[in-house]
Amino acid sequence: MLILVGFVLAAAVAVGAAVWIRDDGSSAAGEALPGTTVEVSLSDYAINGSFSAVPSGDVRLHVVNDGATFHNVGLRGGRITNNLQPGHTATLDLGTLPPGTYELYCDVVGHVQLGMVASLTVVGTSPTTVSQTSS
Ligand SMILES: [Cu+2]
Repeated sequence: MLILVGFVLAAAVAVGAAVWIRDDGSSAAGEALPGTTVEVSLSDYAINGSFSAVPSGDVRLHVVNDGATFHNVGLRGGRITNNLQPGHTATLDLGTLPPGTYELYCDVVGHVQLGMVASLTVVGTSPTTVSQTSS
């Protein structure tokens, strides 16, 4: 009888542990992915967001088109979203970015000239000397 009680107790603990693991796993899945997600708002005609000190590593853009016409946004020389209609959103994975200065732009014809360009600065753990001047 004592053995049976012990077995039941062990089984209960095992079930409890399994539930705990499952809860932990689903919780992790619901949280943000590793790295940095930068919120980007597109307007007519600007790319808005906090781009001045993005931590190096995995970077992705969560983009919403708050403009009245379609736009896209991409990393110069890298990936770019599809055209987004007004009100539409997209997530663009930029991959792993080392420290440096990158350019975000909208490649709809004429939009860079209208102002749809932004500087994205990725900062790392190693100290860097910032000597550039902003235009
Ligand atoms: Cu645009």
